Amino acid sequence: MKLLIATPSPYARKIRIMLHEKGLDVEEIVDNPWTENAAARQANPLGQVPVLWLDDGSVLYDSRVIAEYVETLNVAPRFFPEEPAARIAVKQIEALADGICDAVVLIVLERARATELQSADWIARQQRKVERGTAELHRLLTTDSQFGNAQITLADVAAGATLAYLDLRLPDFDWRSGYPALSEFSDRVETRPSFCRSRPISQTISPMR
Ligand SMILES: N[C@@H](CCC(=O)N[C@@H](CS)C(=O)NCC(=O)O)C(=O)O
Repeated sequence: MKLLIATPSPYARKIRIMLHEKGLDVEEIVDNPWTENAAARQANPLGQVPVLWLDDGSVLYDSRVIAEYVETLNVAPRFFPEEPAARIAVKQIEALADGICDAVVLIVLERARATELQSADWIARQQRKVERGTAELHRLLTTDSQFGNAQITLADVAAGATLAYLDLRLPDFDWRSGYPALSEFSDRVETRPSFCRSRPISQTISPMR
């Protein structure tokens, strides 16, 4: 297997963390999906990372699909609980965390446009999603049994990747002061070797190419 990633991508980071935690040795190929020759455009009709190439030549894209596939390999630790309600709760947290990242990406893209083309209303709309989403992550962390426990799940991975992505892309959003429990959670998961080796690194975004 080979995994196509971008160094800042929180979606790719979920898969990188899962694979490392499971001890699966998969070659990572670094791409920048915002460049004209991006490998992501060849591998995925949506032009996005992550992409997982399987050994039989088939291709999987979208981090949630790839995460499901990696889990089918039956290698410990398991990232989805088997009990249906718990599994749905984990997937709900993953969707929330990914949705926050989607809004952050839209803010970054808008800010990368020429100043006169930027819409302050659009940025504010996305910012509100980020703020509401982060508040909900905090509520779940302090109430939900599927998040922030000793046994790591995909909810922890997705939330951790999202919080680090906020620090990278929206440094002015001071979520740590408002949500100290979330801040402590982020600091804790970031000490895991799988998180340390996949810390997000910025890439240039050129949305019009
Ligand atoms: N829903 C997708 C989102 C992936 C995504 O948005 N990836 C970004 C990088 S962080 C990307 O490749 N963007 C390039 C583009 O949309 O053209 C997933 O979970 O894999």
